[in-house]
Amino acid sequence: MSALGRHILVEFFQCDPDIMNDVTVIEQSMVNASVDAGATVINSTFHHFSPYGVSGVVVIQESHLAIHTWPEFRYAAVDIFTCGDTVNPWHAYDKLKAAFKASHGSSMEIKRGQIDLLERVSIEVADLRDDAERQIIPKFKRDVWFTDKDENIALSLRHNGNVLFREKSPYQHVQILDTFAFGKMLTIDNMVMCTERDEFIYHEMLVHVAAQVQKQLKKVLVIGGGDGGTVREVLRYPSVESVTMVEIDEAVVRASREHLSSISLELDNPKLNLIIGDGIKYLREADDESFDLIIVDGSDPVGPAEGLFGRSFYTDVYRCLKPGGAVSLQSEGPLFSSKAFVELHQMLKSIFGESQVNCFLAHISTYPTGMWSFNHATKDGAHPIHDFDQDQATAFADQHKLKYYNAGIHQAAFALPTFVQTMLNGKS
Ligand code: SPD
Repeated sequence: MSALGRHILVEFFQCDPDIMNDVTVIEQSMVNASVDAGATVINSTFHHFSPYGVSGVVVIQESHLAIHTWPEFRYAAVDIFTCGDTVNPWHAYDKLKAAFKASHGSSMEIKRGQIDLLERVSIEVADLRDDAERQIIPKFKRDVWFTDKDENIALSLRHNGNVLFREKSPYQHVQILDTFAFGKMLTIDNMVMCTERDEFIYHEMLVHVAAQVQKQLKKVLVIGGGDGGTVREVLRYPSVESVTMVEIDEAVVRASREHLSSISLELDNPKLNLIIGDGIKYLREADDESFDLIIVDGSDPVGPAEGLFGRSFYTDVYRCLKPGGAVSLQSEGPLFSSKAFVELHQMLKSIFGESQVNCFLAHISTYPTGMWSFNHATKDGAHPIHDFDQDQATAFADQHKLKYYNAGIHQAAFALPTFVQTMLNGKS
């Protein structure tokens, strides 16, 4: 042995850009490459960065493998550092080149700790460790994180590294991951849509604040909402005769049916007319005054959901509501997507009338910043606070064992922090 270790510095070119931005695929490939090289994996830590790129390290008993990717350049910089004769780092190189679909790689091998440059001192290793420590058998710990972020703010959740569902549909990248703290989670284009553990907050607030004050609730339209959580809440009302749900992406519905049964359980309800199609187009072509309640359960204002934040869409929403009808929508976080939050509220006021639009808030731990907003707007319908019936809401929440919504929350949700009032009205 002429050196303690072998260190290969690698550059992979013309890699698959989607893989270069996919923290789960990269983590799994790096772990597999380590095992193929003959190494014993101790742990792995991987993160996805804003706006693109993944960094991570696999610690092996025989040193480490590390990576940094630049998807926009289809490039990965990889370190493969191994010690001992039992591991062949070039096996890891071959495996990673194939996994990343690199057209070519360049590499340089350096000997680390050349023996003739070192001076050995005598250490009795046994003196440094106690017996218990010596018996520790390395156990592989995965430290893989999903991150929902913009350029400056991020929310990260640790998951087990196994992707339960992954599909690049014609519209977006749909995934189901299994998080340690929040159960299974649906993501779209790397943004959290819902998790098993806290989805009830979002869905109960999106639906019941509006539904509880709606005088007539027979015909409901849901735009988006492919996971089924909104429909589940709407169908708690016996007065509802039909729910039309227009979801653009059948992959979202399929992912939820396959993996999120507690959320998607009402997707086969006979009252539901599920249309896979463009909700914006659907509404443009829908009859005037055809719905009592329209619920907009879209993603964030990027990709296919961008139009759900536009004036022409809400002009159609207004037209398609019956007199006295209402719309309930998610409107982003005041401290996250602040511009979209403010513009949406002001635009709704310009369409529905100043006094007809009210913003309310809820705490949603898995959306960036945790503070999330909704808007309720009516076509000269019931006011969500003045016309609210506390007793009715209490009875309903008890009967359905709701977990977030109750009469107190309904009223309190409209009490906006001063800075939010200032954002929306320019005054406190
Ligand atoms: N930032 C997340 C906003 C997502 C809103 N829609 C979630 C869909 C759940 N039905």
